[in-house]
Amino acid sequence: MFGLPTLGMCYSKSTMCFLEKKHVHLESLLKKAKAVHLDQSSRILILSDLHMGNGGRLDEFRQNAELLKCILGSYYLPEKYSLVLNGDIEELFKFSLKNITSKWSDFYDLFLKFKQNGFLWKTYGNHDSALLDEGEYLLRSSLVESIKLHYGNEILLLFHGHQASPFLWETCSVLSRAVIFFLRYIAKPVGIRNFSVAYNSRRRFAIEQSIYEFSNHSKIVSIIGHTHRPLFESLSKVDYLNYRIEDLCRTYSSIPDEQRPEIEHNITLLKTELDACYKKGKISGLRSGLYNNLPIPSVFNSGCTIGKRAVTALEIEGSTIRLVCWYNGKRKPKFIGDRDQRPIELGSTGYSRIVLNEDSLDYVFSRLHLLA
Ligand SMILES: [Mn+2]
Repeated sequence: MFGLPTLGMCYSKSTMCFLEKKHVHLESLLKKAKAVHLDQSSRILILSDLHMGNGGRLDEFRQNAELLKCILGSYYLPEKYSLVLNGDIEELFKFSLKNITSKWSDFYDLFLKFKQNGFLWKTYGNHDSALLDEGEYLLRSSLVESIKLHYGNEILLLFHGHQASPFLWETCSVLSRAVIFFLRYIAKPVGIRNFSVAYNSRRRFAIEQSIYEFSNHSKIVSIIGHTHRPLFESLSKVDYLNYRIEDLCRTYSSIPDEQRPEIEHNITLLKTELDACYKKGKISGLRSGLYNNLPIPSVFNSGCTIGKRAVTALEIEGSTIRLVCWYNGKRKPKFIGDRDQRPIELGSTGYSRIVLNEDSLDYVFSRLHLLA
């Protein structure tokens, strides 16, 4: 690792200097970003990390392809959403663009249809940055490195996220030919999967942490992908469950006896889910000594579409931002939270959407300005 601060650590002067240098790259992303203005009627779907392949055994996109096609064509398109594909859409480390676009040509037609609703923008990630050299690429005119959504005087910056580790990335671009060769011709035949999530959790956390410091410093919200870990208001699932439990414990003492069993039941469910998270070693959200460990809601992550059970995504609708999860309802979802997390089935498709978290952008930015 490259000496990044971890949870709760205080910063020395040299660390601060290091962070400022590190952020030069992110600052240029902010400067050069494609500008989009939001208003009350704006609807934007943000997806990342599809990792589309050739449709074969090693194509991680394959398992959720039907689900994704259905929700794009039968929900987001008719609901007038614009689309941002936030990086690593094609898995070019393992497959050729030709094989990907011929296997998944329906998806390219579908993506392009979103222009009718407003726009289609596509940022590139580390697994699909080779698209910059492809003259014939179907989504060429939508390809950018970053996008800034203007919400009144505030900015939400969308980029893939790999840019936060220039160190790692510079090394990677030198190595990438060798890496690509290894993955296409050596690893593939023996069936090594999930290279895309092979980053260890410490490295992922370092990337998130770096973007977190940059966003707080610049007083903007960053929306990323890359780490495959959904984040809402800089909080991971573990943090969120902790907050919910705390909230319910508080409610418990102030309500009539007959309502208490339900709260008790919900707390038990949340605790079980929390235990499961700890067993899987899921690290918690972003904190730093710089902000007295108060979580600042400056980083959001759409997660990915290659999860075993589901697809996660971010939605912006007017002044609301949401983290949603789509899953095949025939398989019982592992966890349904209390209160506002009721799944809604999309017609009779068998696919359901559940809102994992939702907040107003005004709250997000007030908290950012008050605390950062
Ligand atoms: Mn990536």
